[in-house]
Order: sequence, then C-alpha cells, then structure tokens
Amino acid sequence: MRQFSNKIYFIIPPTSHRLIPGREFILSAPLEGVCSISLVLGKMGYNVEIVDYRRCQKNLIRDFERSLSDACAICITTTIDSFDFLVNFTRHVKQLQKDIPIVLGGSLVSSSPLVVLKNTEADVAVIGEGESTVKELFPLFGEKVSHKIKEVKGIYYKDSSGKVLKNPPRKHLTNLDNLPVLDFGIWTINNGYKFDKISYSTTRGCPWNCFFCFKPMQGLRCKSRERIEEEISNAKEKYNIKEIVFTDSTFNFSSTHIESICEILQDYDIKWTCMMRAQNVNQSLLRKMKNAGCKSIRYGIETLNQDILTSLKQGIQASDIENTINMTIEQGIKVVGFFMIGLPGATEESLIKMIDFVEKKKQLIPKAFYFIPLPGSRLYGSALRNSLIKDESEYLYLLSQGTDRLIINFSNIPEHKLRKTFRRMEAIMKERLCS
Ligand code: B12
Ligand code: SF4
Repeated sequence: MRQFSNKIYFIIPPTSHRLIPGREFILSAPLEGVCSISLVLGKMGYNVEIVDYRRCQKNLIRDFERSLSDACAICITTTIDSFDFLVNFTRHVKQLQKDIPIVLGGSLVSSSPLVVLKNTEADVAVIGEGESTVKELFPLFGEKVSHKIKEVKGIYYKDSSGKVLKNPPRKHLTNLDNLPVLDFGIWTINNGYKFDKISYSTTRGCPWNCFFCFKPMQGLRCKSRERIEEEISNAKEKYNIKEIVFTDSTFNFSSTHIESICEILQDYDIKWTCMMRAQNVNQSLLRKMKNAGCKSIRYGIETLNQDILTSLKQGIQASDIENTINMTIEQGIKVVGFFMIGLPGATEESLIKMIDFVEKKKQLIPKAFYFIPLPGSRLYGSALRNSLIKDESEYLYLLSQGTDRLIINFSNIPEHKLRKTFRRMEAIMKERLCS
C-alpha cells in the first residue's frame, strides 16, 4: 500500500500539432480545462504540479522518474494525438510505481475511452466535463480502491482483474458559475512560465451537430456576464494579459452574448480572436467587435460547395459564407478561413473553385485541413462500420503522428491531387501571413 501524499502531477502530453505561423504561443499557453481541474483538486487539499511536455520530445520519461516517488496520483489530459505517448508513458510509470492511480481526461479519452484504457496502463478515464467527477473520484484513492468507484458517474475504470467497466454517464453542469473562478496561476508554479496571452472560453458545448465533429461537452451553457468579467479582469490584473484566444466552439451562437462580451472588453486593452460559424453575422455586430479589440475571426468554412455543405452542416449556405467573409474584411477584421480537403462528394472541379475563391479573396488567410474521422464523431462510427477503419488502436497510433496528413480519402479525387491542393493552400496562407 502506498504512503498517502497529497502530490498530483498533471501531465500535458507532447504534440505533433503545427499551428498557423505566428500562433505558436498556443502550444505553451495555459490549458483552461487543466487549470479548472487543478483548481478543484487544489481546493480539495491536493498539491498539483503541471508537467507540460507539449513542446518537448526527448528524454521525457527519464526526467519524470525522479518526481514519481512523492506522488499520490498522476493526471493526464489527452488530445487527439496523445495515444502513442499514453501507451508508453503509462507503462513506464506503472513499471516504476505499480500502485499509483493514473487518471485520464480530455478529448481523446472522452471520445475513445475503451480503446485508450485497454491499450494503456491508465486506471480511470473521466469522460467530458471533469470537475464534479474528480471531487467524487479522488477521495477514493486514499483508501484501497474501493467498491465506491462503481458509484462515480462519468467514468470508465479498470477493476482489479484489469477489465474495463463503464459507469453511467454524468449530466453536464447546468450552471457554469458554480465552477471555481478560473485562474491560470497553476501554470506559473514550478516551471516559472510567464504568459501574456490566454485561451479562454465563455461557454461550454455547442448547439449544432455536425456529422464530422466530436463534442466532448454536451448542451450549450454560458458563463454569466459577471463571471466572464471577473475572470477576464483577474487575468488582466494578475498576468497583464494582452491577448485572448476565445476557444468557444461557436462564439456567435447569440449576438447578445457577443455584445455583452464586447461591452466587457471595451474597458480593457486586450486584443482578441474567436471562432464563429459563417452565418448570423452583420455589419453592426462586427463593428462592435472591432471596436472592442477583435483582431481576427476564424470561420469554419470547410467547403463552398452547397451540396457538400448541406450534407455536412445544418443550415449553412455558401452565399452566407461569402457575405460573412466580405463583411468581416470590410470592418478591418482579419479573416482566417478553415477549409477541408478530401470531403466526401468533393470533385476536382470543386477543388479548383476553392483555390480560385481563395486566390481572389486576397485578405482571406486560408487554413487547410485534411478531412479525417475524429474519434467519437458520427463520421468515425460510419468509417468503422464500413471497414475504412479496421483497427481502432492502429488508427489512434496514426493520429499520434499528426493530423495534417491524408489518412483516409473519402473523395473520388486521386490522393496526389488532394495533396497538391493542400500544399497550394498552405503556400497561400504563408504568403499572406508574411505580407
Ligand atoms: C482550444 C482547442 C484547441 C487548441 C488547444 C490549445 C489551447 N490552448 O486550448 C488548438 C488550437 C491547439 C487545437 C488544435 C486541435 N484541435 Co482542438 N479544440 C479546442 C477546443 C475548441 C476547446 C478546448 C477547450 O479549451 N475547452 C474548454 C475546457 C474547459 O475543456 P477541456 O479542455 O475539454 O477540459 C475539460 C474536460 O475535457 C476534462 N479534462 C480535460 N483534461 C483532463 C484531465 C483529467 C485528469 C481530468 C480528470 C479531466 C480532464 O475536464 C475539463 C474541465 O471540465 C475543443 C472543442 C471543445 N469545445 O472542447 C477542440 C477539440 C478538442 N479539438 C479537436 C481537434 C480535432 C483539433 C485538431 C486536430 C484540429 C486540426 N485539424 O488541426 C488540433 C489537434 C491539436 C492537438 N494536438 O490536440 C477536437 C478533438 C476531437 C477528439 N476526438 O479528440 C475537438 C473536440 C473539436 C472538434 N470537435 O473538432 N484545439
Ligand atoms: S463543427 Fe463546430 S458547429 Fe459543428 S458541431 Fe462541432 S463545434 Fe458545433
């Protein structure tokens, strides 16, 4: 039986993700979800230390060995490219400390809990929103892992024989103001890291239901205006932040919401960016956003082909996209457009049209992604059923090597042509970022 200590190491896996040039800070900025869980654990009396491997690749595990002996648990947040790391890291940890609980959370394990738990040495997978779950789960680690674990909703876990069991799901939080007031301070402890840009969300969930998307959080909930103001003002006062990347899945689910954020931000010298659906936008709203410090908007365009749009998304028209881009440019806000390469139904002609569109819209910064089935999405389920994905763990290994590669070709276009289009879009993006 381990000696009980209150030390938890919170691990951020390395990533192969490449960001838009100029946005690299995102890979060292504090992670909101990790800060929130750490705050809850901190309030429970745990001493949490962040071990951030995002930008580091080598000798990771050897360095960490020294720290293991004083830990009562290891937390790991997971993202789409974490699988390879999770397999190796958890095996190594268990070789050194067999009885240390390893708890996973975040998007990858929320989308593929069974595959991840079966293929790694982790003990528990926390699905979706984690704050309420950890409050019930962590007190159980002091005792022998007890029968009470059966009662913790929202987890998958291994029993003493290693079998993976699933508990009933946990309802999402209804009032986000019941969470501890967000503080990014945990990031500065121990690694002395200084930041002046944060990623931050004012909502959780998304009201839409796109076929290719996996949503780790259900429902759409919004923090109160007072809470948002308090969190932004704290971040300004404590860390003198100069920029916020709003990470809400769809910032423009309501214009009233954006307007109240603009009112808050008017009082601060903060530049900001956000991600929106290319609809329900008008000049007056964009003007308010610009005046409140909005410097760029990322729009999920995916494609300009109306038939494909209809099959992918709910209620978005190609004409909405073009109007939205034009209005945003007119207001002097930078537009980053996300496009998908290799969509089902895409033709060589639609690719040519896309490149033409992007070439003509000189102020648009295009970011291309290959269309890949995201674990947990309906598209992924369909790819499994149609044997386009044959082995899920193999697939997660592939994703670990990076998501900016063509993994499955859903179109009838030859792969080399898709790659050529991708490279052309990347070249246009780089040209425009440098000009
Ligand atoms: C912000 C964001 C990013 C940022 C992340 C950096 C940053 N500074 O935040 C950047 C731009 C780098 C990014 C990149 C990508 N992203 Co992204 N991203 C998001 C986004 C919009 C918000 C994440 C967030 O901050 N949420 C708010 C916080 C509070 O929630 P959270 O992080 O999930 O944490 C909570 C729980 O997950 C849990 N939890 C998290 N960790 C842990 C750990 C433990 C131990 C416990 C107990 C609980 C726990 O508790 C937290 C609090 O409730 C999500 C969508 C979404 N709304 O979740 C997509 C999302 C995570 N991204 C996704 C994807 C696909 C990508 C890209 C592949 C896109 C691309 N093609 O390039 C890359 C991959 C990068 C990588 N290596 O992971 C998918 C993942 C799908 C999947 N099955 O895993 C999501 C779900 C969006 C989507 N549906 O497409 N992304
Ligand atoms: S792709 Fe965007 S709009 Fe569609 S369901 Fe996912 S988060 Fe919502």
